[in-house]
Amino acid sequence: MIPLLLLLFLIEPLDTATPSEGQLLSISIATARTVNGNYPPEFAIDGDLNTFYHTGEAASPQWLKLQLEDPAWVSRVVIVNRLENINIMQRLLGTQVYLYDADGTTQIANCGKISTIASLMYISSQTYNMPCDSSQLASYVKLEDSEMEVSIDDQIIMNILEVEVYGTVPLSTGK
Ligand SMILES: [Ca+2]
Repeated sequence: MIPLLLLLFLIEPLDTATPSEGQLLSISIATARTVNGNYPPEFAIDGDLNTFYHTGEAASPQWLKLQLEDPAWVSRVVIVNRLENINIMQRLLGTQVYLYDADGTTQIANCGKISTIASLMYISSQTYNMPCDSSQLASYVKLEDSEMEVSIDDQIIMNILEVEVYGTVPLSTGK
């Protein structure tokens, strides 16, 4: 027997994307553990490829947390890296992508880790496509750099040019 929620998912009319791809979701707020004042977390969700979020100086883990406007089944997270010299581009190495439920603390899915800049996850030279298998509704997306491979004096720097989250909002809460 097909669960009701899955059935709703399957019969949702196709728009520009397939149900498995989902649609671009609205992000209401971005927060981070540390911030370089000139490059706030909002710069990762402003739709502008000329601006980026930059961590402050701290040891691992650095993280950027995005709150979805509506809880959703998240199908993928797209991360756009700075197109810069290799040392700066490698700051994205080790970045993990997780989904959290409405309380913001319960992890419900792991969308993988950026483990190489020469990966099949590539769409272009600076865009990473992280597929998520979210069987539960997610309210938060968290990017966390928990690896020491890009550390400088035990400090982790994370730069995020832009993040896009794709998925499906349940019909009952959709707008
Ligand atoms: Ca931006």
